Amino acid sequence: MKRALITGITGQDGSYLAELLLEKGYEVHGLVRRASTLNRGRIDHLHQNPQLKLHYGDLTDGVSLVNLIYAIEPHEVYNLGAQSHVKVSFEMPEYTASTDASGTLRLLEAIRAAGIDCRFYQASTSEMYGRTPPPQDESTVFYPRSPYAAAKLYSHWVTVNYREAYDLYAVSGILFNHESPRRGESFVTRKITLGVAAIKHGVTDHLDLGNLDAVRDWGYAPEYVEGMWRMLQQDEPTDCVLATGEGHTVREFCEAAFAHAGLHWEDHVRYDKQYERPTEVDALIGDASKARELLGWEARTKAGELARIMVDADIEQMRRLLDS
Ligand code: NDP
Ligand code: GDR
Repeated sequence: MKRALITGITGQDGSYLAELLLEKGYEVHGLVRRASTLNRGRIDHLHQNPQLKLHYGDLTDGVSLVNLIYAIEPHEVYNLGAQSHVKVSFEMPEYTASTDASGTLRLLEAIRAAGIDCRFYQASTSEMYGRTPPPQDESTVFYPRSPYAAAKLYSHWVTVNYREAYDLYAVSGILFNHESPRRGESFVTRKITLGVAAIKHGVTDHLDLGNLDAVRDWGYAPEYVEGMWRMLQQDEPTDCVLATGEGHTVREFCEAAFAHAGLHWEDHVRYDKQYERPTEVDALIGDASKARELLGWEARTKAGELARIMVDADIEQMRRLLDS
């Protein structure tokens, strides 16, 4: 039986990846952070599965990573753990670097020191392209625009370096934005769909947002974790972009989400400067041709359908909450 270790298992992607690997018959080990309240809402439904094993640890704690790699001897490691909020990275730059940059190095060193045959997936990001205009693919020049993106760029290159220096099967998936009903509440798509649900149920009548002109390539998270897995099943390790190839502004996402609930976004959305970033990434639109050819992977769900899926889920969830 194959053993996988997932850092970030309690996050959006980690929860979908855990489901996928359990379905495929893996023994799945997850790194979880100790918190004063349980933070496992996204994987609660997997709790009874005996093939799922959770361990306390932290990407900022190298000893915990070394101990886990030695104890588990995983065949595959998916490094999804991160301080993943771009705006927050301007407020917590050093912590972001420790988790999102040095954390990757700690994990790679633990794997190298253990001398095990283990494949490594790094959660790289379209944010690394930053100021370089679209379309972006594997050969596009990087120009990070936040402490988050700069930290992720370090991890991207150190993953390449460990592949070349130590012959490790280590790859980066350069993933464009991907969303779902499990998306964190402070990312813009989820903030919008939660806002739509709250307005629809009469809980509030407005939603405060920042820059509506930013263009993003939004896909559906469950499809992207399948791509991660495929990247670790190839004969040769290589980095791949996963994206839909479609770009939409935040304004267009708003329009689609509000319209699906029979609302007009302009009646409810207000501008709030506090959501602007010191340096913005204006436009990200990915070219995933390599993933299509090599992995047979293609994004099926595009932004319009994604907005509908997320609005329906949030309206239903809020209805149940209000009824209870
Ligand atoms: P989430 O923010 O939903 O999840 C992040 C996960 O990382 C959580 O499980 C969190 O734990 C964990 N984590 C945070 N800090 C640490 C730490 N110091 N040590 C160990 N674990 C930690 O992110 P997503 O699921 O959306 O993204 C997964 C990965 O992919 C991230 O690395 C992100 O940067 C990257 N990425 C995401 C994209 C997207 O559009 N979603 C696109 C491209 C890359 P806790 O629950 O305790 O907070
Ligand atoms: P992003 O996602 O920065 O692309 O990073 P986010 O949803 O936070 O922002 C997307 C765009 O929307 C604009 N925006 C707002 N953003 C937030 N969060 N809140 C607002 O109120 C708001 N108003 C406008 C932003 O300025 C931005 O232009 C995500 C994360 O998942 C990263 O971890 C990942 O690497 C990248 O996607 C790819």
